[in-house]
Amino acid sequence: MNKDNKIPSAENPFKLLNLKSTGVKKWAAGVPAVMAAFSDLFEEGVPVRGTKALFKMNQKGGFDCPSCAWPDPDDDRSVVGEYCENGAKALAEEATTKKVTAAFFKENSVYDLANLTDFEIGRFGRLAEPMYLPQNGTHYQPISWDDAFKKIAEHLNALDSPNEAAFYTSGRTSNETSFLYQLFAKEFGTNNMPDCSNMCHETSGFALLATLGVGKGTVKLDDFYDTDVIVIIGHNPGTNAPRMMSALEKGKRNGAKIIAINPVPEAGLMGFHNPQHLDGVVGHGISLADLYLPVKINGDMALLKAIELLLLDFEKKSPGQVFDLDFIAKKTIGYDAFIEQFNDYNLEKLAEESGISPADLYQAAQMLAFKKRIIFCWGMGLTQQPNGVDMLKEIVNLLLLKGSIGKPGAGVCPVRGHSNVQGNRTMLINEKPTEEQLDRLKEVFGFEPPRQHGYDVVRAIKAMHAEKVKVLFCMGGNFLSATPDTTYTAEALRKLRLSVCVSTKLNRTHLVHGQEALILPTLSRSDLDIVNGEPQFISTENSMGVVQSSKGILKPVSDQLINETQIVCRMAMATLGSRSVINWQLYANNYDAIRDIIARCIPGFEDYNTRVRQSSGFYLPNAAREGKFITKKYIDRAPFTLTALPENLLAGDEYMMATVRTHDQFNTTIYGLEDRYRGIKNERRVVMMNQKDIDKAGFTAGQKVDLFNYDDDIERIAPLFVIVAYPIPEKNTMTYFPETNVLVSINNVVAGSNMPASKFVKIKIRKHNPAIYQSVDKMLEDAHSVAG
Ligand SMILES: Nc1nc2c(c(=O)[nH]1)N[C@H]1C(S)=C(S)[C@@H](COP(=O)(O)OP(=O)(O)OC[C@H]3O[C@@H](n4cnc5c(=O)[nH]c(N)nc54)[C@H](O)[C@@H]3O)O[C@H]1N2
Ligand SMILES: Nc1nc2c(c(=O)[nH]1)N[C@H]1C(S)=C(S)[C@@H](COP(=O)(O)OP(=O)(O)OC[C@H]3O[C@@H](n4cnc5c(=O)[nH]c(N)nc54)[C@H](O)[C@@H]3O)O[C@H]1N2
Ligand SMILES: [Mo]
Repeated sequence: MNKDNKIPSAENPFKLLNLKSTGVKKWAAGVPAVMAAFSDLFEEGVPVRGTKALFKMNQKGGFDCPSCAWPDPDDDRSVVGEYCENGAKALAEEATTKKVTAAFFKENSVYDLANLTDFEIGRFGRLAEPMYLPQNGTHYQPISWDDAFKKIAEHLNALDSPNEAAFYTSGRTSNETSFLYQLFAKEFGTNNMPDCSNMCHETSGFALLATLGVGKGTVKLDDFYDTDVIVIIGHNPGTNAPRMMSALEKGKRNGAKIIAINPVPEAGLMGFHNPQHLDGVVGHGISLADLYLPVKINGDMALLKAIELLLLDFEKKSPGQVFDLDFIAKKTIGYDAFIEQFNDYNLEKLAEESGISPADLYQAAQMLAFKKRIIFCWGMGLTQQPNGVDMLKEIVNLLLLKGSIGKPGAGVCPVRGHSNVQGNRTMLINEKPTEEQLDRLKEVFGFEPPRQHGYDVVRAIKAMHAEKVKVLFCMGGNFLSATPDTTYTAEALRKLRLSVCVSTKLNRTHLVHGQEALILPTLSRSDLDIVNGEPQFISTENSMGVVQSSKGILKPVSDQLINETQIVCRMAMATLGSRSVINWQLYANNYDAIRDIIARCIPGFEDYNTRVRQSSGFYLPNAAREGKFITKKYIDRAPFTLTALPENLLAGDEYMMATVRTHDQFNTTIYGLEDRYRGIKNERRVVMMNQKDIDKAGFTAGQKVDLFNYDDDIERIAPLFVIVAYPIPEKNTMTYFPETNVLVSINNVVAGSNMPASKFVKIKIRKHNPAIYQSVDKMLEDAHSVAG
């Protein structure tokens, strides 16, 4: 709250634009994508700067695309550039020469900025200088870097315990920064390191570590080119990993079949016009899914069990031809108990629960039955489900039956989100570090790291709300808009003594802040990073465990930007002073020195500095990929897991809602207002519904409605949405995040991984009532009065 008693809005304004709905597309990319990519650069006014950078993106010796974590081909890279439309948009977003300076903040109060949409907030350009918001302040004001670090140090050192601070990371942070950042948090004395993985692929790591002994995917890009079947479940590659489309295309041309499992027929699952091939731009492209299964939201467990049941049936008829009995005997444990459970299941019931007909389930099972090389790819459609961990373990069960892990052309492929989210984890950004990892740090650096596990995202929010965490430091990201239960989370943030965001662009977390707040601007992936007169490179790890260098080329928009490693080192020196046993000064100016120390602390990084300079980088060791499954419980055996079938009961007037991304956003950064492949234009406040549900409820497409959630007996309201008729299973709905995060209870989490279950939100939909704003005000008031 500022001194006028006005509270900056934690949400996008409740206003509608002018929806145009043109119907679902059947293929992704092609000419419109190329046009869109370049038009974004022009819109940002940076055609020459941007195009030059575009050609360096994902090239050897160039920089890693800041958008997604899909790997680059090991050898032949496209001469046109290894980028996609959405990578180009991410670049346009960074490469803009527009700046947000002290003068801008002087003119615009925090309150006024918060009344803009996320799309508008993002248009102002790159953050150009460090800014400070004093207690009760209405406007951010400039602060020197030294004073900013002094402020942080004062606050951190005034805490009763280091565990009253939390250090968040979003997935763009380089390996070098990540390592130093976690090292600082540990030397300061806490494992409170919530990160975006806690909302993204924590579920994958959790399930895979327990079953395969490696919390990451097991396939390489080459595996896609020579495989029998690729299953894509709960993922939208056309929008969220467009370069994956080229791999699917190549696999398909080499004879692979594709099964797509998704409540909605996403264009990128159906067909692909490759914009980087001439025939993709002007020709016919290629159809992708050989079988599309429109599963109900969270019907995937029933679907997987149905396929397993059918495979078991086939195996009984052709013993030894469907299951890999040799692999099962040598490499797994728990087969008999696993098979026994199928006595309790029947196909009709599973078909009904999944929403897929027995005939289609039969076809899916047949496509898998006599094939040995199967790849399963997945995204947030599974990881953000309450039983996501179990569903991923069920995928592992299926692959174990087929002996389809740890051999070429087969395995698991969780498609990571942020471009270095996997690297952050490898660099020990984790609220639950292992004893071995901590022992190693102790041995190398000579301080005693904290052993007590820290807070993940959901626990950190609750701890802030309970005033157990008083300082939040964010290395990138947009904490407020990425997290669930917006009203509750905003309250939690407002109770902080200090919130600090290291950012490239303005976002809502800067506007919904602690009693004092700092914005620290930094270089982005495409920016030239000069240290001691020399251009530097950083390194990242992609979705397939390849570590590569990345060197920006664009002149930074302001000479006040410093890189993230310097931010960490200067914060560490200001905070720890002579308490520290680490030579932060050395690391502040020397990436090679950081990599040398990483090489000593983290297995797989031996000789880091030499190998990272190889043009294609290097693969990290991955025992599961080699067919060795070393879990906590078993030596070289992967366990079959017994999982439960969820009971998904909805009341008569309830619907299930999944929150997803549009084609024109990168998480909370909104590039534009067109969800092109879904044919939804110029509106984000939409709720996609089945026409039959629309009719049954007496609504019409285009009608204004309000959305409600009642978890924990609290009324959560998202006012003013428009209905779009959409091919989605009955009783299922889809909306865009972050607009509907307000409906996701902080307690609606994935069992085991504790991630918000943002694809499984029970809602009610009512005709829009203009008086609803009074209820919204009341909802906010209640929250504030609870906050005290
Ligand atoms: N352009 C762009 N690229 C991105 C991002 C971005 O925002 N924009 N974000 C990045 C990040 S951090 C991530 S994690 C990834 C996310 O990439 P995705 O995992 O593709 O993310 P979502 O858009 O959340 O969509 C998930 C898909 O799951 C489906 N789905 C929903 N519920 C269910 C279900 O119950 N079962 C099944 N089988 N499917 C379901 C939805 O229809 C949707 O197609 O993308 C990364 N890349
Ligand atoms: N309801 C719902 N909620 C979700 C999801 C969902 O599907 N549904 N998805 C979840 C997922 S998968 C994820 S990964 C999270 C994402 O959560 P976050 O990672 O926290 O969010 P982003 O939107 O990626 O962060 C954008 C901000 O990062 C900053 N930034 C960009 N590049 C850099 C950089 O190079 N350095 C620094 N320091 N800052 C930079 C910019 O200031 C920008 O405003 O959201 C989660 N939230
Ligand atoms: Mo993500």
